[in-house]
Amino acid sequence: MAKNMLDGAQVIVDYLIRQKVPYAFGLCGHGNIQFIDALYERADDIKTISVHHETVAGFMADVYYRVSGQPTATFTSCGPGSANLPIALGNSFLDSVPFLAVTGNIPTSQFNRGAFQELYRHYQADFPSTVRAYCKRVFQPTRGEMVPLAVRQAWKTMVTGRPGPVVLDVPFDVFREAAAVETPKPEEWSANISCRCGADPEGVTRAVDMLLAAERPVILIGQGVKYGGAAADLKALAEKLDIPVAWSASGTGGIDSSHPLALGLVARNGPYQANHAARQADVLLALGVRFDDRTSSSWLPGYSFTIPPTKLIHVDIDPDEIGRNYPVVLGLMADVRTFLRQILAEVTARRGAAVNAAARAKWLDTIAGYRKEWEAFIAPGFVDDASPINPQRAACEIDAALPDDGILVSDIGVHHNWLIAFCKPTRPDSLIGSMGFGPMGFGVAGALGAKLAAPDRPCVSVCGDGAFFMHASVLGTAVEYKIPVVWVVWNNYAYASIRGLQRGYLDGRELATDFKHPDTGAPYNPDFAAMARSAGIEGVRVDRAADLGDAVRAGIAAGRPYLIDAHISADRNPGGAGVWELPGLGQSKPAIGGRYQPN
Ligand SMILES: Cc1ncc(C[n+]2csc(CCOP(=O)(O)OP(=O)(O)O)c2C)c(N)n1
Ligand SMILES: [Mg+2]
Repeated sequence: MAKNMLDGAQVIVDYLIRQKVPYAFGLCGHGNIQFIDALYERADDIKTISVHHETVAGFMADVYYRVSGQPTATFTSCGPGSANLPIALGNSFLDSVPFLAVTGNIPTSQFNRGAFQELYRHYQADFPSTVRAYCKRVFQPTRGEMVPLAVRQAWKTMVTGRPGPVVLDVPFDVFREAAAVETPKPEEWSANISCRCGADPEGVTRAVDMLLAAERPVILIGQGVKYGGAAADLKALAEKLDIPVAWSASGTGGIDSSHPLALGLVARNGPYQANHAARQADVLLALGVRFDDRTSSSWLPGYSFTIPPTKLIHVDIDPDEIGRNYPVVLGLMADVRTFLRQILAEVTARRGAAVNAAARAKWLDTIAGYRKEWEAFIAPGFVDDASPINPQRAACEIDAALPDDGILVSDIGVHHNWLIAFCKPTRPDSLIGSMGFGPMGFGVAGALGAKLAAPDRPCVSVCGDGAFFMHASVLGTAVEYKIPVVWVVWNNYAYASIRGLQRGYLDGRELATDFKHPDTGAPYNPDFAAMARSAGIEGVRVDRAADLGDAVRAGIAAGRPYLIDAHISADRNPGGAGVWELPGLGQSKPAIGGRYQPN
């Protein structure tokens, strides 16, 4: 190599350092040892975390971003190593979270020869086809000198517009080939690009007209508010125009849930006041939200929304999401924070313009009545002392045990449904979950990323017994890198969310959804607390609701990794005012209220 030249791996690592990436999460293989070697050289500037399953690396990178706003990188080998990554990529892609996945591939000189771990039957070194549907873009430089361009373009694609994970697939020899004398500078290629685009000014005027004239307005927030850093502006607008705010599961925490204007979750399992207000709204201002089936009661009118006649103003950075599922009276492509500032400025400029105070007081009063009905409906669950623990009680005990700055990362399953219905997040990152792809293991591993991003804040993973067993390798990673997270394993001896579907939609024909001992038929699981202890982690079992909060507090106070095996009932599902339809199998019934039919 010419003197002073950096090779491909060095350029990538140097670029990551220039982008202030503090961690690379990954797993070795022959396909990436040269990349790991470049990380070795720069160990003072970027820390390498070696995990025991590639998906764990992706989930850690994902949640690291959700907490810190800083993208990181993963490294995986060619063939199966990188083939373990698409689950994590898909998760981040559908939830619009960026991370750079550096995947190894076989040497270019061996392309199309069927070398060890080459995917070659359709096209040479074909990992890019594998991940096409799972990420925002794939780059595959095939010569050293292509690496600087690829890495800076990959980064820019990842963070601009609607963010998402990007794959940089690097053949074996390209890691070691001369690439450049100097690495591209972020300040020239990505750091100074703003995607804070505002809405069309005419649209802003129309939006303000509609919001001022509305008699029953509701704001619906999604993830765009949280990760777009728009929470403060949202609060300012809601207060200025006295508009109640509901959220999708991904928007949870975009407004403090104790705020008087906070309505709650719109979903099958969302509270009555949130669904019943949203479906009666005359104007719905939707911000950075994509109206998926779980937010929208499977788009069945009258449960979560009734659009039309509700007039929808839909604002999103990605125009693809506008008009996907509901017709809009006004669709605006914009960054949510910039849009909110435009609206606030326009309202201020219209001196004397005000909302219809009488109509607004009546609307908020009516909603307060719905809230009372909901509170009476859920009251029994808070005082249930049964064992195994009532899941509503479990969600509340865990939530109450977390301090205000605590971070709860949930996994996927019925526990997630309980948490999003009953936790009371105060900050955008108080309750983190996966809503797009929903892979089991997200919360098991994601909590590690959260803790690295916020070492001073308590980080608790609440995960199903199914998911924990699937990804128990995290125990080792927590020990090896001294990452003091608390796992609350929501132990219900089943893939309970799916068993619930068999019970609800298939006349209780249960198969392949619970864990049973072959001899006795009794519920079976490994002893998770003992499993934790075998890894050098404190593990306790909790059977009583009254002990759960103390166990979480003890886990947080321990300052070491900690596992709580919590035995929680699976005999009920969180009921709410919405529904969910499995086409062909039927639709669930709302647990409170009925379908709203406008006159
Ligand atoms: C990787 C993966 N496999 C399968 C599923 C389908 N799935 C969704 S929830 C669930 C059950 C999860 O069981 P557990 O972790 O015990 O959580 P619970 O529902 O019991 O709270 C399954 C199998 C999934 N989302 N991800
Ligand atoms: Mg379970």
